[in-house]
Amino acid sequence: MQFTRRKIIGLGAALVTLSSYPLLAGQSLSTSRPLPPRRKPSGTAPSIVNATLRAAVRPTKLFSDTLLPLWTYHDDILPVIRVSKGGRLRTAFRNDLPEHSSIHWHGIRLPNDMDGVPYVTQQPTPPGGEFVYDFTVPDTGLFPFHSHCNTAEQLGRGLAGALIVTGDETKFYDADLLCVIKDWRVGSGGHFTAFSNDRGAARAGTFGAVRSVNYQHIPVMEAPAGGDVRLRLMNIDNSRVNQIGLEGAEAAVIATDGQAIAPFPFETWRLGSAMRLDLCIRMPAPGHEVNIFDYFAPEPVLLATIKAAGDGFVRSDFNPAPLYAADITEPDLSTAIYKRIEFSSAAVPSPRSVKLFNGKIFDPMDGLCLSDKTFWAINKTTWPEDGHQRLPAPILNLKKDQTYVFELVNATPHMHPIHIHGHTFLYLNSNKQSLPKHFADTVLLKPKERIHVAFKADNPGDWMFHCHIIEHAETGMMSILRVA
Ligand SMILES: [Cu+2]
Repeated sequence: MQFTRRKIIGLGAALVTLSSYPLLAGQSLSTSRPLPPRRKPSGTAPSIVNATLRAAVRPTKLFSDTLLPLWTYHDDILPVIRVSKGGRLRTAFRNDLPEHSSIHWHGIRLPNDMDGVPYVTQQPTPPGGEFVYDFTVPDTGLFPFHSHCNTAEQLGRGLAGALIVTGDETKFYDADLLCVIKDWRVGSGGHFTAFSNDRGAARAGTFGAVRSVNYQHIPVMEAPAGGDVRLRLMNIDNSRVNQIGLEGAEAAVIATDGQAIAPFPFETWRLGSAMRLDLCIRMPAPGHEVNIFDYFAPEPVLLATIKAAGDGFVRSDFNPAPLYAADITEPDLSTAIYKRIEFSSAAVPSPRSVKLFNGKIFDPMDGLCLSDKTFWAINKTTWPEDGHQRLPAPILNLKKDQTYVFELVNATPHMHPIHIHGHTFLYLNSNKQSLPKHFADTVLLKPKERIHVAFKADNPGDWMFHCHIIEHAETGMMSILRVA
C-alpha cells in the first residue's frame, strides 16, 4: 500500500499545529520544580470563538489512491479549535451524515446540557438537523471531541477533532506540536473493514491495520534544532492502548489529560483511548531527528518523526518550566466518601427505560445507541441496565459538592481506560504501579489493577461514566453518575 500525506489545516478562527511526540531515556532533569500558582484572570473580557462543524461524508484519499468514505466534522478532516482559558466557544453543529449524531466535548467541565450525549443530555441531532454548543472553557489543555452513539463507526470513520485551551504557559516554547494518534480499520484494498466485531469487543478491542498520527501514516514534522518544544499527544483510537516512547531527545512530562504536573523525566507513558500527555522536549542538533514510537507491540512501531531544522540554539541544561497549576479544586480527602466500582464481564441484559436528571425518559431502544451484544459491566450493571424487573437508575447518586474517593477495580484480564464526564479525577495511587499524583479525566486500568481517584462532585447533572474502549462501552461498560 502506498501512503500519501495530507495536510491538516486550521479551522476558521482556530489555529492548527502539526505535531508528533517523542520519548527519551535516561535524561537528567535535576529536581522536579513545583508548579507556579494558578494564573490570575487578566481582567480583560473573555474571548469568544465561533466555530462551524458540519458532520458529513467526505471521501478522501488518505493512505492510498482509493477514496475512503471518511465522516468528518469539517473539510479540514481533523479540525483543531483553539480557545483561551475562560473564553467562550460557540459551535454551530450541523449533521449531514446519514444517521443521527452529536458532539461530546471530552474532558471539558461544562454544563450538563452541553455534554453531547444523545438521549441523556440532549436529543440526538438527526440528519439535516442542527445544534448549537455554547459554553465557557474552564481549564487549559488538549481535549478531543467526538460523537457518543454508534461511536465505533462514527469515530472509526474519522469523526473527531481537537480542542486546545490556551493560557497555561509560563514560558514561550520554540514550537507547539500536536500529535493525534489513531488506527484506521482499512484493508489491503484500501477500503474500510469492520469497525467492531464480537471477538474484539469481548477482548481488547478491534484494532486497525494502519497506524496514523494527525491522520497521516508516519508523518515527518520539523521543529527548531536545539529548541524546547511542546508536544501535545492525544490518543483518539477506538481501542488501542499506545505506550508512547521517544528516541533522540530529552523530554519531560508537563501535563496529563491537559492538566499541569510538576515536570519529571519522561521515559514512557501508556495512553489509552482519549488520554492525553503533554511533553516538553529538547530537540537535538541540526540534521538529527526525534522518533515517536508505540512500544506496546511485539516490535516498537514508529508513529512519527520530528526533524531538527535550522542552525540550532545554544542552550543550557534541559530544565523545562512548569505550566501554571490546574484550576481544579484539590479534593479534601478528610471528608471524602468511598465508593468501590468494579469493572467486569457481564451476562446478557434486557434494555429498559431510564428516568433522567432532567426528568425526561431515556428510551434505550434506539439501535444506534445500543449494541445487541453485552460483554461488560460496571458494578454488575450493564448499559443500559441488566434489569431485575425494576427501573434502572444511575449506578451512583452523588451529593453535589461532596468529595468522593472511587476505588476503580479491574476484575478482567483486559485494560480499560475509565472516563468520567463533567469532572476531573485526581489520580491518587494504584496497587500495580507508582505514578505521581495527577489530574485525569480518563484513567487506564491494567488487568487486575485497583486505582484510587478522588474528585469533588461539583457539577450537577447526569454524567456518563464508562470505559473509553468504544466497543467495551457500547457492549455494556457504560453507566450514569447522577450529581444532585
Ligand atoms: Cu474497557
